[in-house]
Amino acid sequence: MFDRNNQSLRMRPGGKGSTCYTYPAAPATPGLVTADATFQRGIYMNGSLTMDDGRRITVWGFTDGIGGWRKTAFPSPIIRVIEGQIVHTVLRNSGMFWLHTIHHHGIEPSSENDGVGHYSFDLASNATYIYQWKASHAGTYFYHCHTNAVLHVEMGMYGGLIIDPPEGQGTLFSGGPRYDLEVMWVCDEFDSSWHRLRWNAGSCGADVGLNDLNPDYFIISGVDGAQSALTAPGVAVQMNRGQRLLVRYINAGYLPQRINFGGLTASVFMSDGRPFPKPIQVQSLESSSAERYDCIFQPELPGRYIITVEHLDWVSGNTIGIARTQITVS
Ligand SMILES: [Cu+2]
Repeated sequence: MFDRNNQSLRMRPGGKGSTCYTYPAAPATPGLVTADATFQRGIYMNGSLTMDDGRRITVWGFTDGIGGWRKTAFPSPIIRVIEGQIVHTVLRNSGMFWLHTIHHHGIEPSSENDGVGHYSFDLASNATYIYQWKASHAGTYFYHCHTNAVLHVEMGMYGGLIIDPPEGQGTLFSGGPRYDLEVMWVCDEFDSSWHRLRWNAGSCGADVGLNDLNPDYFIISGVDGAQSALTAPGVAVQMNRGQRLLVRYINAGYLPQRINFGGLTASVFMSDGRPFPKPIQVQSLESSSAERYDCIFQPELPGRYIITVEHLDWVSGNTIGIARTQITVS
């Protein structure tokens, strides 16, 4: 069991609204065993993305390694493991005073290792915790911070998480389809007015507007979907006829999305780390926040296929914004 008595709880005085957080010492990981795979993650809170209109938007995320501050990839670096492995994600919360966690979304670890701050603990600055979890089911997942999650996820504290089957990369799951190339589309919307907030904004009772999302940018894997994502390496796909492309699609935003495959037919084999009884053939699909779908394409005709991701109003279903990328088939 998680022993709360091992924590030295103290209150850190601070500015208005900051005293409702406690800063526990990092607990030891219960039942720690030797890992098959280990990942080191630090924190950065000084990243920025330049959008197609020239504006720079502040983003936060996880670094690869615990040095922090330098490798500010966005989205955060992918965690990729093999089904059956015991995994350690070592989070070093470098920084002055803020709290963060890592929640491995769709994984089912013990509550101490689930990284949901208010149900276990938030990791204090200059503390380190080893999240121990088992990669039980092949598929597409993502990890994200779960401290003041409404804001921290909006700020971009997420990265992809892939569990390959024992057969390794190139097979989606044991007994499932093979693929020749793959791409991960992490689709998200930004409300740029939120990106000026402090790490604990809204978490101590103050109303800072986190119930009022008005997105003005729509991104695919950290690239502005207004124009840049149409050609960005790692987002736009170039492939040959006859090849099998795996798209790992993640709805990393808060709004429902409708992704349209531009005339291509997707064979959707699994969602949220579980295969369907048989694949579903679609030309578009709708998703809710945090859903993942694994889609395989095998285009028969050369051409440019424009992929659109519509971000939909929760109530009306109207399209609020669109991001685009493309698949070019030779
Ligand atoms: Cu965080």
